[in-house]
Amino acid sequence: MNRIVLATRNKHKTEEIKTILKDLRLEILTLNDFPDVPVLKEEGSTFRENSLQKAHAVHLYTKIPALADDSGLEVFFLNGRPGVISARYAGDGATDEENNEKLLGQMRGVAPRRRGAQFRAVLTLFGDNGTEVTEGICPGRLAELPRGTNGFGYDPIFIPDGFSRTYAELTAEEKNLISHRARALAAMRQVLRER
Ligand code: ITT
Repeated sequence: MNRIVLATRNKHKTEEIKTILKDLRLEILTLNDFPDVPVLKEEGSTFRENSLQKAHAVHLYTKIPALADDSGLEVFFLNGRPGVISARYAGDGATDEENNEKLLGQMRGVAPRRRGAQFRAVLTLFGDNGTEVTEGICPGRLAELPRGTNGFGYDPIFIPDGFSRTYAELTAEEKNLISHRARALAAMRQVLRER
């Protein structure tokens, strides 16, 4: 069976990606299978750059096709922030709660119609047969207060279009049908099939 390795240390991303791709005849390894892969600094200024860097580094090390996910939340009122620094918006090592609190603090008093935001995921598959990049966006808006306990990251404060619940109030199945990651994976699935 063909194999790929997920170039991520984020357990939630890993779980979502594995679930979404579970029907493919594909063995999906993780960095747990390669404990010595060095931790990468993410220094790019775009999701694309970071995604490529992660996939490239992990492929060089493991010699098998590597799939990276660089993702984040873009808030229009904040000119696209937190964007590429979503994971460390409230500082290096910040918790999800601290990031959410900082963001909601900046949005306090901002009217509902100006609370538009979108999640973006850029996936890169890097292997000997070349590099493929796919992207997925999920449009929505920011909640006033965190709600729900499912998922991770900014899930409790993001309401996807077409729903009144936050990502964290959706079941994993519901999120995996509409999320930015699911949309980027729908495009990548075709590439994985063809390979
Ligand atoms: P890897 O680089 O090891 O993959 P990471 O968590 O550092 O893990 P990123 O640099 O891509 O990954 O940062 C993504 C951040 O964006 C993540 O930590 C969350 O804060 C946020 N994020 C991305 N996808 C999300 C989702 O589906 N739900 C909630 N927050 C998400």
